[in-house]
Amino acid sequence: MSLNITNMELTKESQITFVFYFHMGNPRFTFYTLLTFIGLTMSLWTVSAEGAIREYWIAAEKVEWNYAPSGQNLIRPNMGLGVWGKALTYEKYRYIEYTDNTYTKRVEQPIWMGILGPQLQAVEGDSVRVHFLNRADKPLSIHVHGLQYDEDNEGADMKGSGAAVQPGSMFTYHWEADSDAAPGPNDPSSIVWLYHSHVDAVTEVYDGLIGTIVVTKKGMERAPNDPRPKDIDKSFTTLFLIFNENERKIVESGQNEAYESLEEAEEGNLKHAINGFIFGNLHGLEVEQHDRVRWYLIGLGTEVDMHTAHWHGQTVLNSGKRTDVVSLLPGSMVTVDMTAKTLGNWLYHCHVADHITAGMNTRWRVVPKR
Ligand SMILES: [Cu+2]
Repeated sequence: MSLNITNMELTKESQITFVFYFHMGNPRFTFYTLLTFIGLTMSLWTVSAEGAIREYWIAAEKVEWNYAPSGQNLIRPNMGLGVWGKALTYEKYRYIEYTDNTYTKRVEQPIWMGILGPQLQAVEGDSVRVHFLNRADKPLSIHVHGLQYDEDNEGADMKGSGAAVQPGSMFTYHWEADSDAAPGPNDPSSIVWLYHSHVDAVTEVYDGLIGTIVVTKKGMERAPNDPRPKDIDKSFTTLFLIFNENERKIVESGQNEAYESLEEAEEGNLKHAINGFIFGNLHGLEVEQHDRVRWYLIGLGTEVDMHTAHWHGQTVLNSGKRTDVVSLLPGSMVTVDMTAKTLGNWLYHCHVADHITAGMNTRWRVVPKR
């Protein structure tokens, strides 16, 4: 992350310009160019003072993903994992964040993020630069929702230089978190946007190439180098998506049992997951009592992906309206707030009957203030 790099870079450029004109020898010309230089510097300062540049280094990589590492149904142990437990580990892809352009040191993610790519952060007015390295075996991209970009930085639609980054290649995406990307009048102090690969978007979302970016309203950031909103204590991001693994390679391991029929295979390969985990295998959704908690909710998938995220133990405020169930359709991005009042280990699940049976559930926990 670097602040005001733009200003430094442009000032250097302007200094070169200044030296060039100084040597022209004509005093009047030099005077006017000096004025121009001052004016230019002032205007560049204004531009750069509007926002910071947030830089991220992200690689797409092939991984093996296990939807239930415990091998158990942790919500209703007696019911087991059903047909969804016959195959648990698949060859997938993920966005992995690194600390710098050496792409050697990973940025640690909290366990509740599961399969999600890094959560990027920006403040209204910031520029975002994502240095994307494709370490996988097919062309991939990053297409962001909500932020401003030109065609080269759209990361989609087979046009522009960022539409399909070849294996082994890099591309730096430039996105602007301007006021159209920032919270609106009825939004909380920050909102969530999706990003995902968009060469073959359907396949690549199911691959696992999904992440989010949070944009905080100008003035609501915690500090210049901490773009997270200052009016909340904790936030979580949860993706409700039935991963269709019917086209994908199952990784051979002790967990796999043979499907008994094509029908069973087709159902068993539909992983009704929250952040890529099923039957309570998503952990770490823990807050302290009285914490102000923000939930960023994402829906993706196809016509079976009508999800209703439901919290036990606490209600949320959704655009000024009180509820404890939030509806999500494919492509939905919703931000809701709660103050966690009641201690407990609470269910958090999709309320669609068929999805409950298939394991789209986990728990969130409220523990005493430490
Ligand atoms: Cu659902």
